[in-house]
Amino acid sequence: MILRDAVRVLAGNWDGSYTVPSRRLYPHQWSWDSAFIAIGNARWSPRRARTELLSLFGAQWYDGRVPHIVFNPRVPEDAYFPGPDFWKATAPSGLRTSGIVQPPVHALAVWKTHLADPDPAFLARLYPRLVAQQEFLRTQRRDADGLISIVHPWESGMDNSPAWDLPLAAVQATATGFVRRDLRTVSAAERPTDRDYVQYVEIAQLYRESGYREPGPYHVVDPLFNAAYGSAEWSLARIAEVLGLDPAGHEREAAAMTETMVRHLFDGELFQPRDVHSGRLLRSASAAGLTPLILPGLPAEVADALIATAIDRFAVNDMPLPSYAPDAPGFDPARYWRGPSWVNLSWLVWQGLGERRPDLAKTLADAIVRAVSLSGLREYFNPVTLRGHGCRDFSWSAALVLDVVAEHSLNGLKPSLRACGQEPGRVRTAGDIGDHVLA
Ligand code: 9WN
Repeated sequence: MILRDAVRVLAGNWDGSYTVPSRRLYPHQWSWDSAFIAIGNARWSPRRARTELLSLFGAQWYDGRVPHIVFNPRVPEDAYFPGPDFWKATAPSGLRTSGIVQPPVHALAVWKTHLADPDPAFLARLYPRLVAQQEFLRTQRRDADGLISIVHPWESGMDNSPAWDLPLAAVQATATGFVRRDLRTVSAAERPTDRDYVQYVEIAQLYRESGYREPGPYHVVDPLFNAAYGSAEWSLARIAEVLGLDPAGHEREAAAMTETMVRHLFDGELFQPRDVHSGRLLRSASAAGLTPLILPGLPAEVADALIATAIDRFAVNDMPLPSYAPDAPGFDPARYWRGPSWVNLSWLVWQGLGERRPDLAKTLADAIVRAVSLSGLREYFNPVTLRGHGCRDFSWSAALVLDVVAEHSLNGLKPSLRACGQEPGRVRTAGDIGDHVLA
């Protein structure tokens, strides 16, 4: 049932060349959402996965940045705030976009789409664009230590994380004259506060006024963003090999980022964000600190420490991964990124556990499936009660559940998949998955 529901959501949120995260709350194309959605779509419609990614990169800027929102010109301005009139940015393609970015998980999505349905021509089209995306980050966002910084909480993808409370405390918030649209769809108790919004708007305005060039009062290094960057280099190396190109440069860059992150951000338990202004680590308990597990070259002792933290502080043996450690001050199991479980974060950690701890990866996959089976394809979940929160029919929840289930079915239920004529590595239709994995 859950798998049919997942395909229903993805089909219902499809806009012809990409998928909206949610019809009402997020009615445009979002950058990292599209990457996660492609990973799930690759399991039942690789064509859609390729189209989704090509469409996103169609809005790439000349400087290589991939904007965090690509606006649908047919959707009215007041459907989402801040909309195109706020950002005042247009991509070379003529599409209106935001001017900030999100974690670069796209190379991983391109590689996974190719693995599901090999297509070197698709890789050849996107490889130079993915390289340009990394180049933008390297040239415009790299600090003296070699870490990539972000200039807005929205760039972290985990906008309202308690990890950002300290850097945001320093932001003078005076922005006025805007109307939030999110509260028409979702209860205020589940979204960022009005004060958070004033700060988000203020920081975005300052960045816009600098021509989307100069970092403003919020300037941090985020472990998830850097892990995504490093993992992208690893994916680019694999893509380069298929295209007959030399992967060595990408491999070196992935290794260098891994080493730099361990040296500067790892506190022995968790990777921490760092404030660029003060140079200090922002000691927090965000699950973003576990995501460097996706780096294939992470030293074994560091991976072991992260796994111990995932078990002890994030209780991954007992509940779906919370976005913030339940034992930490600031944890709130129902408010946005301040504690609830999100499928994309769980998916990243699940990926990272895959080869290192297949047993724990399976436990995490089971927990994700349990949450969506009980509460539907919601935006996020209370990790303790599994109650669903935020919007309904949320695309990446649907997509990543398909991926997780397909992966475990291929490992655990190969005979039944063979019985319906499928090749391992590729699940052809949603019906096939639904019939054989979750009746
Ligand atoms: C701002 C679309 C996006 C996700 C983010 C999530 C939320 C937007 C918002 O929704 O952010 O980008 O309006 O709150 O935090 O991760 O990409 O699903």
